Amino acid sequence: MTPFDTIIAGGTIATSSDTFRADIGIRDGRIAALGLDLGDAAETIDASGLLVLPGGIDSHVHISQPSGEGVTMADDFESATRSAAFGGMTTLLPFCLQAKGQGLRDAVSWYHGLAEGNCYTDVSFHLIVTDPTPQTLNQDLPALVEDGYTSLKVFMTYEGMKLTDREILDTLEAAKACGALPMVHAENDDAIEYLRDRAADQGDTAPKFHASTRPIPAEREATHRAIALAEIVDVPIMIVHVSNGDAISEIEAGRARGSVVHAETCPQYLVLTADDLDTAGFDGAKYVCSPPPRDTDSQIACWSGIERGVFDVFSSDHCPFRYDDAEGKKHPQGLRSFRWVPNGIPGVETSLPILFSEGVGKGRIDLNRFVALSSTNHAKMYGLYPRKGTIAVGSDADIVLWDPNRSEVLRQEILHHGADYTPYEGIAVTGWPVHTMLRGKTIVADGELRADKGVGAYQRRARSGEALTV
Ligand code: DUC
Ligand code: ZN
Ligand code: ZN
Repeated sequence: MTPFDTIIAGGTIATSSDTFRADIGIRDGRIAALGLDLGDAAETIDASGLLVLPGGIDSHVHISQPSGEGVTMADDFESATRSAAFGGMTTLLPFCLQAKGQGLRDAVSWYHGLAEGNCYTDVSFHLIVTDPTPQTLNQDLPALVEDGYTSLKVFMTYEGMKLTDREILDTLEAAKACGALPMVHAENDDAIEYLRDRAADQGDTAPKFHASTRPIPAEREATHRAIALAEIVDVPIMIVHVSNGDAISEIEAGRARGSVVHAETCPQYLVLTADDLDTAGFDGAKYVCSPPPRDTDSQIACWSGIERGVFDVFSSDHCPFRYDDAEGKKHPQGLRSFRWVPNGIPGVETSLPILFSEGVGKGRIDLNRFVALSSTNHAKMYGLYPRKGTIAVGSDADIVLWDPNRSEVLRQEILHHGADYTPYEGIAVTGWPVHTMLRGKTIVADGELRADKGVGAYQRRARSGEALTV
């Protein structure tokens, strides 16, 4: 037997089900052995005192996504995946947006061009369907699903992106036919438009009105409707970025009726509130995202949902725009009214430290549930398991070493994204990713980047829940 390329020695391994002491032998980018006294390796990494976890998977990020006239996202594939690697992530699933009138294939080719050769983590794309023509639904989508693009998102809000209920039904039916997992952005667009018009009548233009014009009932109603539409078609769905207890109740009611409803929440719904948008001046724009952060009762409800297993996955919804930038939050139109402020916040690097510190550190979830929410369930949900999402013989050696005792204060100056601020500035966390490995290669260690861009590769996926051979 040839010696290992690398042995990770002396750490405590945790998967979504078990916590145990073992060393890891890595050969050719994969985990080749788990055990003690594994013998020789070209390199040994001392993990004593550290947790050894599967690399984080963030299945909800936006990178270089076209965002409207004069608006530019703060991260391209290089900066987003670099930031992710520092945050303990090894795989990202960004969204590939179909523009109206654009073929899905064209959108996918363009997006591959942006990612190719530029990534520090592995990546795989969800589709966003905005133009559900017969060509899109009956020709392009099935072919792309065959090629490993096995999930798609539909929007119930946003001019130029939202689908009618009939279009959603047709898209769900097409997804069912080819085995794609539909993800839904659930907010009632007419309700939001109505409230925005009332706000405009009253001259309410400050960022805080972003939150009050996208209230909980607008999300609750759309969540209910999305689940009902999926029931009518009889297809599983994923409700993304769930922000409050009413939406959680709709998800639980759907499940109680026997529907397969998956759910995701995000850090902004655990540690931010609408009060963060209500600051003097324009600062509140730093927190403009949709659905907006809510209130402390909603935070408690989302934690309860995490603790009770309502949520399958925890994602960042990283959607970064620079603050002090005319192509970002301070777009000239955005300065005039909240309704034009680019919608989204950065978070791919801070998401796991927040969940670890607030979740594991404060006794809300155990380490195994942390692994499930931050890695394993993403891999299972989106067709990457068991190649990704676990520590097992045969799996990719995507591994992150965590120092459970290291304390940090989240602040812009320690982060690596392309944004010029973090909405999580000043939050103290305990627990920090100190070493990130992708397919056996160290990407980040001791606070430094250790690999060249291009080390990350595109990952073709199986259908949701289908096992991939490792
Ligand atoms: N939806 C997302 O998923 N991300 C950012 C903005 C949005 O509306
Ligand atoms: Zn969304
Ligand atoms: Zn998003």
